[in-house]
Amino acid sequence: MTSSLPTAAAWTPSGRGAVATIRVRGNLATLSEGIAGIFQAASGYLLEETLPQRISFGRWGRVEVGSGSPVAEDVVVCVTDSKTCEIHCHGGDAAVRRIVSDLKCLGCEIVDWRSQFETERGVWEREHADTLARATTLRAAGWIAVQAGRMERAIAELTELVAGGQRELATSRTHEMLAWADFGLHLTRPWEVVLAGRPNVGKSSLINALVGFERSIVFDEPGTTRDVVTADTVLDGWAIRLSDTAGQRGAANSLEAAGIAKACEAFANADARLLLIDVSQPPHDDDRRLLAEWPDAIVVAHKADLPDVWGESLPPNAIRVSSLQRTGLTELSAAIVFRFVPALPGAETPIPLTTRQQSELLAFL
Ligand SMILES: Nc1nc2c(ncn2[C@@H]2O[C@H](COP(=O)(O)OP(=O)(O)OP(=O)(O)O)[C@@H](O)[C@H]2O)c(=O)[nH]1
Ligand SMILES: [Mg+2]
Repeated sequence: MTSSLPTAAAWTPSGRGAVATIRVRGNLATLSEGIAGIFQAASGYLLEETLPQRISFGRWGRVEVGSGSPVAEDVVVCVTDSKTCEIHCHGGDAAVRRIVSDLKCLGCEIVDWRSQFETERGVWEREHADTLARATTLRAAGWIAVQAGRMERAIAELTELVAGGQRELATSRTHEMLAWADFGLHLTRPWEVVLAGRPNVGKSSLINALVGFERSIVFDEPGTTRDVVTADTVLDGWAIRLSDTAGQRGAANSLEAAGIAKACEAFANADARLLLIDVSQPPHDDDRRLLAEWPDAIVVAHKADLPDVWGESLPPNAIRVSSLQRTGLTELSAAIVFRFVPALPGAETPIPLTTRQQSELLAFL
């Protein structure tokens, strides 16, 4: 990076908001003449004449050579400190691209918002901004937003406790915070739920019912799904990635066996497992094997609209679901959410949001 050039970066995601912000950082004096040729404040003041933090409404643009027509954009410009200027424009990509390209012509180096941020802030602030930008849902973003500065303060407090000889107290506080490590990591990445079961039990039908569209092929023939098919959804405000897998059975040809191997791998690595059984078919050895192998799975007694031939053999905690009639889906969704978030952290609890923050905590154990 050429340090002497001011940098410009779009600070809002592409095409997602009504308003976009472009931030210029560096020696603004080198740009003032150029900007004066492009930005006309409604007040008539030049940018360097406006006070810090005072907003200037005006037009960003010039008369296009040849056409005689003005190509201008309503913008709000604000010099926030001696080295920073923010330009707020319409959120559309074209408006942003055009202003960024003008800034490039004026001598700015165009960078990604993260790299502009990274040169200015400490690791904690950087991490907070980065996790907030990667929040999977609005609910997750709410939890991240209130964490600003918390873990840094918590680490400083733990350090003081240890220095003051209160190691036991430091250890128990550390355990309290680490209890939320999984929750914290999943504010920026979805929880992985994998569906498995014998061929034809209705795994693809259930994934489609849960996401509300035909993501996976459903067919009345065992061995339809061969690969792992993923679909993202949100349950109760938490991001969930569902994976449909090939039906599992002992006897299979080599192509099907390859699909089953992938299914087993995905199932083993999942954050939670949905094990489907078809209540309209008598229990099969493959059902029994899967139930015994995965005692922590959420068992779905599927095709609950058909006569149940499992009777006493049905695991007592199985959730009865019919994807065809869309019954039991609410109970199943609640069970999935409960598996991941059985309780919420206290409002003031510092939550480790990254593996780096977890490592900082682990150093106190
Ligand atoms: N009665 C009833 N039939 C269902 C239900 N869910 C699925 N089916 C039927 O069961 C058959 C198999 O459904 P799929 O969703 O393809 O089953 P699968 O487990 O993905 O099958 P494979 O990919 O071959 O392992 C289809 O004919 C579906 O219409 C249900 O809730 N009730
Ligand atoms: Mg399938």
